[in-house]
Amino acid sequence: YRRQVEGGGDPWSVYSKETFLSHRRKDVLMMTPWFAPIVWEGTFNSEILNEQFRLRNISVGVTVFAIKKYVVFLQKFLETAEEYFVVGHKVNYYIFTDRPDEVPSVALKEGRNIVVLKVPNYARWQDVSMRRMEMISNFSQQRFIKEVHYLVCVDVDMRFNDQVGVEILSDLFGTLHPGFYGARRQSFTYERRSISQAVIPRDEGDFYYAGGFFGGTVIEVYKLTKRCHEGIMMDKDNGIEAIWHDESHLNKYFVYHKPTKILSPEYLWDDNMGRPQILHKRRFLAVPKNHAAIRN
Ligand code: 2GW
Ligand code: MN
Repeated sequence: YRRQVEGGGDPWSVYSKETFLSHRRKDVLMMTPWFAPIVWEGTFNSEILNEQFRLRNISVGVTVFAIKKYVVFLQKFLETAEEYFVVGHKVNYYIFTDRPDEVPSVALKEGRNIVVLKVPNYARWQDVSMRRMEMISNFSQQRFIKEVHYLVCVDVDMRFNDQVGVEILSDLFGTLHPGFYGARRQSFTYERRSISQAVIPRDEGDFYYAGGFFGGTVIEVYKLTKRCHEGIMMDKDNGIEAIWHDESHLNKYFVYHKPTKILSPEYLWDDNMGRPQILHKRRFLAVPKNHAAIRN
């Protein structure tokens, strides 16, 4: 083969063959049928990816909501993000909160900023969760589009526990829900009532995606959040609420707008699910919460 390469430059010469072949996993699905990579430890090379993204000088916005008592999660979230999240690149943390005074001050590395956005709270927790779609879409159009290339939208009741780098970035990405990555389509908890905008027919749907970690370019996240918000509002007018709220609408969107990259449950794990063999890293972990104390 090498002799067939003409015009100089052996395209393989910079990496040893061994390095190439090692970026493969045989125990997990590495690619979807629409050719989107599924990101597992062992399938990518951070050095190469970091160099590519550095050359493009990309910046990443993180949207995180800390409404009412959920401000208590910010400290750990931010401290661990500084240690593990897209290290070496520009990051803006967009903190949506009704309690700006209670946002902790956390020391940030160079090129990284905290932006506090004061937003209204909602009485019902379902609305707190679902209205994130509306607020992300509004701020994407008005502000984020001018400030960052990519958006990463996550839950706040989480901590980083290992590297979450530029390997996550793509036009549109979602994350496999830790409770359903090995499940069959029939057991996915999609919305099934046809009166809801989030309905997914029994014979459709590829994966069950988590509501707590999705993203993409600002324009793609704008389109996603706008569409989800519209579905949520139509449901409200029709007196229905999707079974898993924003997560149901997100799943509906991804059936008809396939993600260009999918993150494995390494990127959103909950230790209540145990520690399966295939999970080589637990990068982003649910923080156990006292539901009674924190949700009232
Ligand atoms: C949520 C539930 C009950 C009472 C309060 C709240 C609440 C949520 C709150 O008082 N303040 C607040 O800022 N939140 C935000 O909504 C916060 O960012 C939190 O991470 C997010 C989702 O709520 P959470 O994390 O308590 O719910 P989970 O972990 O069960 O979330 C999954 O399901 C949700 C829909 O039911 C969403 O899709 C979420 O993205 C999923 O991870
Ligand atoms: Mn959560």
